[in-house]
Amino acid sequence: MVAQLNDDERKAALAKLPGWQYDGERDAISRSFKFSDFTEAFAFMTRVALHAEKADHHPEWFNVFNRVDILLTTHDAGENGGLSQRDLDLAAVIEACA
Ligand code: HBI
Repeated sequence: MVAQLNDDERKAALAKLPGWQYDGERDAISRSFKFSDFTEAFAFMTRVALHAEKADHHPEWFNVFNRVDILLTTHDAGENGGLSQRDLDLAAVIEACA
C-alpha cells in the first residue's frame, strides 16, 4: 500500500503545481494541455509515457487532436486509490515534458 497524502500535504503540493486542479471525487489531480497540433501532442505523450513506464506509475489520459487531458491518482493508495507522492513526482515530470 502506498501512503495517501493528507489535506495539508495535498494543499502544499498543489500550491507548487500551478494549472493543476484537485478532483475531490477521485482524490486525484488533473490538468489539460494544448499543443499546436496532433504531432506535438503525441510527442509529449510519448515523452511522458517513457518516464511513466520507467517509474512504474502511469497517467490516466485522454487525447483528441492537439489536446491532452491528464488525471493522476495512485491505485495502490488508501482504500480506493488516492493521491500520493508518486502523482506529484509524475506531475513534475509532465511539466518538464510539456
Ligand atoms: N499507475 N497511476 C498508477 N497507480 C498505481 O497504483 C500504479 C500505476 N502503475 C503501475 C502500478 N501501480 C503497479 O505497481 C502495479 O499495480 C501493476
